[in-house]
Amino acid sequence: MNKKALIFGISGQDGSYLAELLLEKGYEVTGVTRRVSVSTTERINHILPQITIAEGDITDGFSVNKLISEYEPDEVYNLAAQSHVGTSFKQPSLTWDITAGGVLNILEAIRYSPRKDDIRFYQASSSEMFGKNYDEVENKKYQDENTEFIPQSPYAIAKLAAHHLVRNYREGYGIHGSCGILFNHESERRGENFVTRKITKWIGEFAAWSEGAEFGGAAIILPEHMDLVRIYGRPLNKPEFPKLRLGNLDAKRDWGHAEDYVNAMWLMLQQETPDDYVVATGETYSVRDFLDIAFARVGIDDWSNLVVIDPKFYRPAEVDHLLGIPIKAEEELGWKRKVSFKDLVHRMVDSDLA
Ligand code: NDP
Ligand code: GDR
Repeated sequence: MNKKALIFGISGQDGSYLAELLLEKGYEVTGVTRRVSVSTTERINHILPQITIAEGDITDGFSVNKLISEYEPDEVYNLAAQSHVGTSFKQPSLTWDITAGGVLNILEAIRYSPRKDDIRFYQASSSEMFGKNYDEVENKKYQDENTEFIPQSPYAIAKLAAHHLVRNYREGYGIHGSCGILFNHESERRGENFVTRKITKWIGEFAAWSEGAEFGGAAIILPEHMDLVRIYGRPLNKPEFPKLRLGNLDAKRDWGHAEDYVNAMWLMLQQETPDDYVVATGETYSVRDFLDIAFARVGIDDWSNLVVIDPKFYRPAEVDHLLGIPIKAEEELGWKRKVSFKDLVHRMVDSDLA
């Protein structure tokens, strides 16, 4: 009989890749989406005939209970979260309710399920939980499963609460719950307000707008025939494309491709004993490095005139340096990432150009 998986957060970046992976493996996949005023299934429309969509919200304990008893999953993946760090400073209470409280609802539903011992649970923990735990002076610039957590945002604190809840329910009630401490992973499907996609989407739009233009360094020389009506739907007074507005360009992240990372999630739930694993590439790059490679892809070597630093995008507290060591995942799960940083950036730029 096919295994059954229940995915909270199926409409998100990771949810879509995980659903594809599980379908390939022959799973019956049910994905939970919440009611919103517009459709959120853009990332999963292509697989909709093969999956079941159920309505629910992880902040609603009753709906979570009902979903777990009705669909009788073998594996439950919780990818649902208010996942934007910047937004968590603006909506801390909502972030707490979804990103921490929602996980408690799922754990309680599993704990009281008559099928408790037949269910394996994956929780999407985050490298943001490490926060400011790096130390240039001590040269301690990496994070692994033994690194202390010093979270720097309401999002990271909510994720850390959820992380400890999973450990607590594992040890206290014997729940088969594993946490993947995943470092940043991006893709062609990445949400448009995360920095990587914000950059590649801007480049895609800029390239379309300046089609035929010559790039004199970073100065844009518009072609005579530039049709602003076609681009904006209305004539504009000044033929200028809005510059790319960003915050802190010096933050360093360990960036991988989401396709590789959902495989690690699945591998964790195939282990007899539940555990927590760091999933990362072991390389770190700054936002500036990302800009260099992304702009170079469209032939622009000097992007300084195209990018504006806007304090609006600075965070009250920043995470400056993330670099994960995935040795445990590689040795115990046999996990290995396939997509390099450069290929990731190229794939995202190419997709937005297309
Ligand atoms: P996304 O923001 O793309 O997706 C989040 C998903 O959660 C969406 O499907 C969203 O639904 C859903 N969701 C939000 N609130 C609720 C709610 N109250 N009830 C039910 N569903 C809800 O995130 P990613 O796919 O990038 O990340 C997946 C998970 O992994 C998240 O938990 C994230 O915090 C975590 N993570 C991500 C990393 C990354 O680099 N991508 C790294 C480490 C951890 P809707 O479409 O309706 O908004
Ligand atoms: P992050 O991703 O906070 O690491 O969380 P994000 O892409 O939002 O920021 C990465 C770094 O870029 C800096 N930055 C900007 N960020 C955004 N969003 N917009 C900007 O304009 C901008 N300019 C500079 C940020 O300050 C930051 O340093 C992601 C999410 O997917 C989380 O859910 C996940 O847990 C972590 O990755 C691991």
